[in-house]
Amino acid sequence: MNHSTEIKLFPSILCADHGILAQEITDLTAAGVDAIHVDVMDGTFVPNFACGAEIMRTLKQHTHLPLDVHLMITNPAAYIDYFRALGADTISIHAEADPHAARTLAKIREVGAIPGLAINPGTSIESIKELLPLCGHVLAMTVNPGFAGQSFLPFTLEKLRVLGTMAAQHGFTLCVDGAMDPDKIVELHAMGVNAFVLGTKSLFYPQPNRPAYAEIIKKLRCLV
Ligand code: S6P
Ligand code: MG
Repeated sequence: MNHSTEIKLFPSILCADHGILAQEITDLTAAGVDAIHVDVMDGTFVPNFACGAEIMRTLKQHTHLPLDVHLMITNPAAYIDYFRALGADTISIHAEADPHAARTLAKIREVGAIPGLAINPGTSIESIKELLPLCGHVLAMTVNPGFAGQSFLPFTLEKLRVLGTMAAQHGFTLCVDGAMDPDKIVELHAMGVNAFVLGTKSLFYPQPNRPAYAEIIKKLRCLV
């Protein structure tokens, strides 16, 4: 497959140590990642709560990096202005959470952010294919959204292969979210995936034996 060899790496701030959040953000920025992935959860669309205005403000105070906001919330249309005002650069919504996703994607573009579509493992390409030309970013979930630290769902591979081809045609960034490890990054990059959310299996390894973020990021970039 003909695709760019460069990969984009987006650490999930959900997985950082929030007791030392400012330091974590500073270290991730110095490590040369491409953006910070922010998982927003409302306890309704997914069975968990995470990352609201306070985290967005702390991020803006401590990094110049783009903020890649993943809205795992019902009625995302009501919160586009809100997250843009907080500094979101990319805003991904779930079509499963929005009966008018095409309108919401257009709204995200209007407010000056990159429109993203997050796709649940159980959602088919057939059901969202009309939305893909409206996106600058596609966030393919390889775990069911709601929690970090889950296992990769192998049945998503076939969909990633198809999306990899479509990404080259439509020109959107294809980002994979969920249980990424170094082997998966190599495997999925060969299918046309060009961006990866980094979590517990690729960057935020348990302490105390974890190398510095900069060292891990350097090694990940050498993989492809
Ligand atoms: C999951 C969320 C993800 C996780 C990410 C990192 O609901 O959208 O962004 O934070 O998956 O964690 P892990 O451990 O799966 O790599
Ligand atoms: Mg996410």
